[in-house]
Amino acid sequence: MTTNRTFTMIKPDAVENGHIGAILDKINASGFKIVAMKLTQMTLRDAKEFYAIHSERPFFGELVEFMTRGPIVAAILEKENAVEDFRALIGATNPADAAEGTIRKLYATSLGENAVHGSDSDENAAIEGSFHFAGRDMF
Ligand code: FUP
Repeated sequence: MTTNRTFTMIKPDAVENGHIGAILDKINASGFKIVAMKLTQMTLRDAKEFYAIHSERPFFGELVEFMTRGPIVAAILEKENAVEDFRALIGATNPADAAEGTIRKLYATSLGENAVHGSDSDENAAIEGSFHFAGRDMF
């Protein structure tokens, strides 16, 4: 199932640092259309569910604490080959390894606080997008 849609979050660090506008500009300039978007804040329960796959990892506590400490921007993006192209646009998980010009290289501060999320498969885009936009039938 390919929908040409992916799911993103602008994370609390990037929101706190005033990068929402610059990141959305870059997303648009790279050919993605924003088809749904909201400013929201995840509860502890939300973050634990969203990142359940990492629940046994040593960084899980810090991850959920970070993701709940302030507002995020959640959005669904549309473009041909959206999942793969958006992962290329955001760069490696650790900004120290991210390519020049990528969103994480430009705006992330550390591995734990890496500015943006991008779904890693069409299947996860649908799961994650539906988590944040329940009932909207986006995928
Ligand atoms: P990504 O798919 O690039 O967002 O990265 P992962 O799904 O592997 O990790 C999800 C989030 O967990 C990352 F964005 C940051 C955090 N993380 C850490 O804090 N430490 C790690 O060693 C790996 C991930």
